[in-house]
Amino acid sequence: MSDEADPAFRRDVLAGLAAPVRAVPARWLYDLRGSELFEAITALPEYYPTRTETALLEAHCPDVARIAGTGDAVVEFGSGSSAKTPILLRAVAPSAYVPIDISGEFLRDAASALREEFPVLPVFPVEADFTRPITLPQDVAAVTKLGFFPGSTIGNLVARTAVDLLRAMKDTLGPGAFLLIGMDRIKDPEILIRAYDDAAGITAEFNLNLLHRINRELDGTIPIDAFRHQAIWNDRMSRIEMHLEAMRDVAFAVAGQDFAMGTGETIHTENSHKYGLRDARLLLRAAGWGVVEAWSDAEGRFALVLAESEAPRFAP
Ligand code: AVJ
Repeated sequence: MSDEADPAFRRDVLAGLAAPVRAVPARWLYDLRGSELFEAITALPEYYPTRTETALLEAHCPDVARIAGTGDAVVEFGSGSSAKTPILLRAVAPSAYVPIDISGEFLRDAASALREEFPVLPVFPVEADFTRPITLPQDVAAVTKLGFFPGSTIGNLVARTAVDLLRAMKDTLGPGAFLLIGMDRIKDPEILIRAYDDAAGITAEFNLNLLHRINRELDGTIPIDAFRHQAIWNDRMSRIEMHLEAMRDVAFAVAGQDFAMGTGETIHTENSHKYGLRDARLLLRAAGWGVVEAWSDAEGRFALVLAESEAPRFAP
């Protein structure tokens, strides 16, 4: 087996391919090539979320600063290497910036990218898995926190895990915290499907890259040309699903184990849940966050939601 093989990747792929409904966790889509392809997706004409959210941040970060106040510590969940972070930092003028990421490399990139534009802003990177509560650096103990979770990444999670994550964020950020989160809204399925099955085939390449990665890192013999990218709208679950569909009967091996799939069978590779504004409020409330304000674009495609940590209270 190749040296780069990650034991967790091996475990997830072998378990996922053997399951009655085949599925591989979406995070394995993002190797170096996958991350490059996702960057390319964000620039596609059909993929509205990135540009819509960026415009909402440009328009409403001053409102965020007005409501949440300035001088907080901004705590970003996930890599802050994107163009979105400076928009928030410029408006909020925080006393510190705390990027949290599981990858130390992403963190270093994010910190150095910001240093130029914000030379005097104290940056305290935290290398950690933010799905669990984290102890933030002592340096920001005394200030209120503004959590930042853009990109509608929350949509990757099913409701149960999404609530667990939002509750972990509440515990990490502490009393009086705010959370600014991007959520993609429910809309015409045609628009959604085009966003996840673009004409240039970049999303297809992004999805199929998982099979290349399995073959390369786990000694796989998957005949990749026998698979096609599929994006479907699951209305009952209110989500876009990405699958890899076998176009003929196939047999292959991964890490020494044999697998077979019949024509039309799929490997489920990603969920992207979409939320109405009421759904968004309920999801946040279930995790102890009260929505203070939500901003949307004129077409109602995307929502930028500001929530405040709720103190525990008696309820009838
Ligand atoms: C990075 C999870 C927000 O769900 O829209 C884009 C990933 N997948 N096209 C999304 C993705 C296919 C994206 N997120």
